[in-house]
Amino acid sequence: MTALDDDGVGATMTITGPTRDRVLSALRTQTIELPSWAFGNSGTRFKVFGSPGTPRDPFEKLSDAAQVHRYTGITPRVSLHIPWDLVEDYGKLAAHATDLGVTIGTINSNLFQDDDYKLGSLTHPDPRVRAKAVAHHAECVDVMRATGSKELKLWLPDGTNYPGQDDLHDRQERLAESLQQVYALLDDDHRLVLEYKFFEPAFYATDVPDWGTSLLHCLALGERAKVVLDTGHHAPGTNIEFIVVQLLRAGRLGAFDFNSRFYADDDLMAGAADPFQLFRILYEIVRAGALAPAHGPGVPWDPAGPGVNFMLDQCHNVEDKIPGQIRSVTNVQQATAKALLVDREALTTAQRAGDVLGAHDVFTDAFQTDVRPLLAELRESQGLHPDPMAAFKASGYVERIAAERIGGTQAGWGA
Ligand code: LRH
Ligand code: MN
Ligand code: MN
Repeated sequence: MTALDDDGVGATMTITGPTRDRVLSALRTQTIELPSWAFGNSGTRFKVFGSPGTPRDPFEKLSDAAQVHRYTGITPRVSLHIPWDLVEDYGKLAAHATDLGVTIGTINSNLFQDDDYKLGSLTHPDPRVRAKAVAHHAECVDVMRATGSKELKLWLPDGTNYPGQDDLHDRQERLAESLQQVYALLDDDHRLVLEYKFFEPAFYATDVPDWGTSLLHCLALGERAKVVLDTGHHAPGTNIEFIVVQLLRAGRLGAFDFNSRFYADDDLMAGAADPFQLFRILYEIVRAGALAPAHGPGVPWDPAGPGVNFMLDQCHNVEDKIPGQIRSVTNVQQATAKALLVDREALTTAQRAGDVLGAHDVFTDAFQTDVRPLLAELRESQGLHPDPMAAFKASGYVERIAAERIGGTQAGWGA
């Protein structure tokens, strides 16, 4: 499959025959879930720049998300954030999604925008505040029932800023107890996914700072509790693909929140900062046979099963939002295609022979292959335009919403 230069460095990789068929058929099964909040205006704490045509309500966020699915064909679900996506009738919202050809995906709770949560939510020293945080999840589970969502995602802002501020041990005990109460609210076909983040908004000690802490809590909860890996939630230099390997081995990788970071939790477009890292992550997914979708037509939903939900968690502060999502999706798709192209047999042979550079070459040859023609071919075979970005731009949708919608909302931060 790989042609080598005289110096042994891979020159070209031709994608033909059984390899081509295998890669195309794996790509056909891939789905990526979009965040509703990516479609609203967002910014930094310094400034939120508005953009024409920003959605005024969750219904319009879904309409925009459906455009991404229309042109990429692989984003059939949209995550909601409660209460950012508060509506009176969730059945109506779910029906609107169905009309648009998408469904409601994960329900995200929000434990970070209430004055009561200044010192924590599920870990708060005051049992009244903890009970309030648990009760918020009962509302979220109601939304899940009304929309058909199967996953409840928790991210906690909880932590302390100063040594001695609160008892680290007790906070873990309170967290375990609160999580058990939330877990008990779920139906049998629901699962809970617990996200970690190493710092922010707390700066001294975060209560769920890393995958190990999240995993320990999930293991204590039960088999329908899994870890969420947000790619932006790690210290610089962290080997994220190693974490992916460990969580897959434990059968506890529930979901990704894909995005890019340069400095902290930047929420930039997936694959923009470090496409090689995205490729390495997806290689481990492919290597473990974990690309098969957790959700989808003909895919039996198993809340305790190994299925991973591939989601985006992004904000588009300066770039256009729908194109920003399309670009992120195609970046993930390209990284996946490259991961599928790794010649596993040649890689294993080189690895077992101790051929360090040979193995590295096999790996990087796949990364350096231009998979865009293959993805264009895939889309055409599915009745889609080969270039989703160009097709979306030509559709006139942006001009239409800019004319129709006035007074769009921020990406949930107060919406
Ligand atoms: C926290 C986080 C989490 C939230 C989202 C808006 O930083 O990644 O997933 O729900 O951002
Ligand atoms: Mn996230
Ligand atoms: Mn984040």
